[in-house]
Amino acid sequence: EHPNLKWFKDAKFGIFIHWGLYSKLAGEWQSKRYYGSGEWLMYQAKISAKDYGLVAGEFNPLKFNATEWVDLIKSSGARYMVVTAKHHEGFAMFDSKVSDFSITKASPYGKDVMKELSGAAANAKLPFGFYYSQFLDWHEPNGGGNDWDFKQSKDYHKYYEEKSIPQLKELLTNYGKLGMVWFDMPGGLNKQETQFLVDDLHKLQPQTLFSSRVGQGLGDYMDFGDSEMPAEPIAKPWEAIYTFNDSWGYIAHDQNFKTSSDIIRLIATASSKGGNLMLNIGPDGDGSIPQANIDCLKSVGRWLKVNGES
Ligand code: JFZ
Repeated sequence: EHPNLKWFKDAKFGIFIHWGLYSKLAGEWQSKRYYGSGEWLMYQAKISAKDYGLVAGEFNPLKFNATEWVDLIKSSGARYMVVTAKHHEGFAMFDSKVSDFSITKASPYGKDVMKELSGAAANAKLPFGFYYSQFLDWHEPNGGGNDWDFKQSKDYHKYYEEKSIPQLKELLTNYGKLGMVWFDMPGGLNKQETQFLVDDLHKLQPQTLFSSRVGQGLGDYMDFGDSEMPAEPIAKPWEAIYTFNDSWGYIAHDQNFKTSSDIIRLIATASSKGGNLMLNIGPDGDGSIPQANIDCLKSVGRWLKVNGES
């Protein structure tokens, strides 16, 4: 077992943040509304990489304030946070030397929001992690998943070597100490190659935990899928991930938010089974967190302050 698992096992409650170009699209493309997971809009509407790339030119989240986000997370009683550095859409929400499809090079906003968030979390002593889609990348001809633009056979190794691994190395090098890297949807690598990847990345930050979706059973902790809790207590450290409404990424027409008592019950259930609850927030394309989520998280925090363990 990883020596650094203790903080994770003790945490009980974390906040997940899905934020990217899909947040600006907000579940709608060409006047048609889509439901489900907002961050899958490009896939659902089969938007071409070229058209989707134009969204970056309009991404300008002027209301974003890293300290406010971190203060809110602290006040909710959560004890770690994980934010999407790059989702399946392929857009880097950080300053990347490896790809021009990034917030610093392709958007008018131009600032490295991951730098601001990691800095604010460090100031607040809040363990911080990145979500990174290491296999699915709909922007890249050799990335996994986009077969509506890129119909030729793919060289996944080329994608790993030229984008995925170099970007993971940037994230593990330029943003201070990371609590975890939340890998998602493995693919394209066998067990030996995955082991090599894990060892290679762990050299940069040996204490960083890797989620189970790094693949091939090589993660440091287990994560369960959307709205899933293990039926019985299990030995391995784990986390259950839940959406606030019915989507990870912001969808303007999905207001089906959980209440503070729903969330308190989920924290209690996860914790009674020995795991953590990581609850997701989907900020919008301006960088605002929905007010209903803010009110709810503050109320959860007040409850935990009285009834939670310290
Ligand atoms: C993945 C992503 O595709 C999705 O957009 C979101 O980021 C979510 C947190 O992770 O979706 C999954 C992947 C695997 C499972 C569930 C949702 N699973 O194994 O149950």
